[in-house]
Amino acid sequence: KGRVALVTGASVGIGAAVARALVQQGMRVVGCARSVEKIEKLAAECQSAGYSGTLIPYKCDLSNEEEILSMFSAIKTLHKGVDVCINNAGLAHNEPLLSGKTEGWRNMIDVNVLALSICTREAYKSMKERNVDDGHIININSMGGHRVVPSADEHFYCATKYAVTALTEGIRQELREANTHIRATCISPGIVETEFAFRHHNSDPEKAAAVYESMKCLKAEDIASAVTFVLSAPPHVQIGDVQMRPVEQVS
Ligand code: NJP
Repeated sequence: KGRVALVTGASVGIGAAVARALVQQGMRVVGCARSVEKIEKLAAECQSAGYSGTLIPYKCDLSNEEEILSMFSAIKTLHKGVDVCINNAGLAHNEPLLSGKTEGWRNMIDVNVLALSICTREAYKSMKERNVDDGHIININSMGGHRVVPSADEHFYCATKYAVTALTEGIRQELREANTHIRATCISPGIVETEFAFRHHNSDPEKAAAVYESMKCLKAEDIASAVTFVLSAPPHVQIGDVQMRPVEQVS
């Protein structure tokens, strides 16, 4: 309660659900994305619902380091700093390895891997300069960052999520070596019903729709519940990874 959380990719889907849940719990949440008007709408909804926290919309293209750094400096000026950093923004382009476009691969690296790393470094700096010892970095990963990659469309996306698995473990080790009690966790969902599949299969909307019609998928709120569970763990408990799939999902 009263703590400041940054949620990246808070305009829709999982990020919007996480931002809403944290505001409901009384946190001051800076929600960022490019479509800031969607976060403004969500902030108004949270206010009308009478939630005890606040949602502060911030427009940021996370593929641009300068914009990320400006965001952290605005958070420092307006809210002192970040106590919790939820690296949620992510995307998948339909670009196989043998025929895909470099631009799509680069965009996935920029947002899924680099933005997550830059936000983590800046959030840690902010926690350290204010002696925040109970901070938390939570990375929204994927089951694709753990298991055998099922289809060529997803190879590069999964590679970025394997990177998130490695980075989360690396962050945990570096935090320990820095002798802080700041924690690092990743949450790895299977299929979640958001706009994600529609963006991923943008060249083939029927394929996208079929993903969500094939089974009872996870909801964005299920992932938000995992985030609030992780944040509510006692300070000596380090949750490394929460893997969650729809019951009907096989791979
Ligand atoms: O995705 P979606 P989800 N700068 O597409 C933002 C992982 N995951 O909520 O900028 C700033 O509905 C975008 O905002 P906007 C997945 O890998 C999902 O499902 O306004 N923000 C939006 O808020 C990802 O890491 C599934 O377009 C940028 C958000 O990211 C996380 O869950 C399964 C941005 C994406 O919203 C959230 O995904 C799984 C940029 N350059 C893992 N680019 C699943 N849904 O099935 C994107 O295993 N965003």
